[in-house]
Amino acid sequence: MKEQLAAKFRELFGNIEDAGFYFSPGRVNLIGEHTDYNGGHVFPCALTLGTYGIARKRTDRTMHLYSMNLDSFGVVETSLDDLTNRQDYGWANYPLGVVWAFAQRKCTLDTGFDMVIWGNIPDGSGLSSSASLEVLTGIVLLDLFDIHKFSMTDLALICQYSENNFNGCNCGIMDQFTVAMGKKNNAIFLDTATLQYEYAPIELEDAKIIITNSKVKHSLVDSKYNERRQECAKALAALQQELDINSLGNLNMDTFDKFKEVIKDPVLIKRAKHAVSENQRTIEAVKALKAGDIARFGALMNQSHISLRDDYEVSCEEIDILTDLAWAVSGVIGSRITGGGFGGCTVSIVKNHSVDTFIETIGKAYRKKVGHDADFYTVDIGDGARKLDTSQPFFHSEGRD
Ligand code: GAF
Repeated sequence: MKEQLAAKFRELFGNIEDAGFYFSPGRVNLIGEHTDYNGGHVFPCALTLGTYGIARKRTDRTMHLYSMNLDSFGVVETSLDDLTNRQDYGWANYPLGVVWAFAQRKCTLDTGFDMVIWGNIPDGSGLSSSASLEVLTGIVLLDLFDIHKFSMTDLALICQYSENNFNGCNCGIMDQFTVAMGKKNNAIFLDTATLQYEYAPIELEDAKIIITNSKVKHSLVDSKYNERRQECAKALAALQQELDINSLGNLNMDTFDKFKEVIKDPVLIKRAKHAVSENQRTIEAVKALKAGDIARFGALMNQSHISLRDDYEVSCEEIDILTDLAWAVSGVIGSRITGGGFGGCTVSIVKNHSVDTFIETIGKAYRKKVGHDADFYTVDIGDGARKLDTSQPFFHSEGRD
């Protein structure tokens, strides 16, 4: 595919010699869901699936953006003088949002650029294709425009800002942070209140992490996500009448149970209960993993799913079918929905000897119940966003047809 990407760049924009080649991963979250905008902990890892981009600086103020996955948009052409979100730009609003967010941080570009991208994160899977594209654009800008004032954490924050304020999804920091800071064979234990983090090696000798894609994405995902966020903010405001706290992540379950009635609205109590309990589960899960207690880690993943299903109500029928089926397969250590919810994927830890049965049994039963196939991927944990080597022959004119 790298060859095709380079060929497409040449076809659309001519000379590739002074272009750069970049990669930015997707992510899967092992545990710690909907905690990142509640000052809690998350435990995600970067994937080897992601978004590739070739980009080159221009001499005028035009930007040309082309996605090989979304050919129907053609080349989106816009200018540094018109950084607005437009519906007809579609996917290109993500890179544009990052250019806009750089400008908000007093980093205006002096020229435009041409960029062609291609990605292998399944569409609508909830494995963070948008954060991947945002951070890809971020590293393209840092490199092409020789910008040194932003760290990778700054870049994650800038990309989150662009998603919140240019693209209208009020997401937390987990996805952009993971995509920017990922490390091969490690998950990231991140405290979203302080952005302090540590890498935790994922060394599962006799088990694999499997992502199961339900291939459903229900409508209004962003508005339901934003609604959950508001519900948590309301619950927090009620608790703050009694407690000196900055976020739901400051609470343990005992304190929450003692004070939860001040929230009054039973729906808001359930939302806050999830945020508080999920944060506690995440901390405990990382402790269990470090102690080599993978069975405990798996049990906490299952509890996480139940909480997301019943208290936070971000699961859906198809995903619950997948987790119910997974829990019934012997050799499954844990299984839960991953990401924002309302469709997308589950993440499961499965003993090596059960992987084939897992895929076969769940595949068949899911097709029968839902009427279409699920997809299965074994997780390879990769590094964060980076510039790639362009010394390979395909990148140069001798690779031209
Ligand atoms: C989405 C958001 F982008 C993240 O910030 C996070 O809140 C996640 O949903 C739920 O944990 O991926």
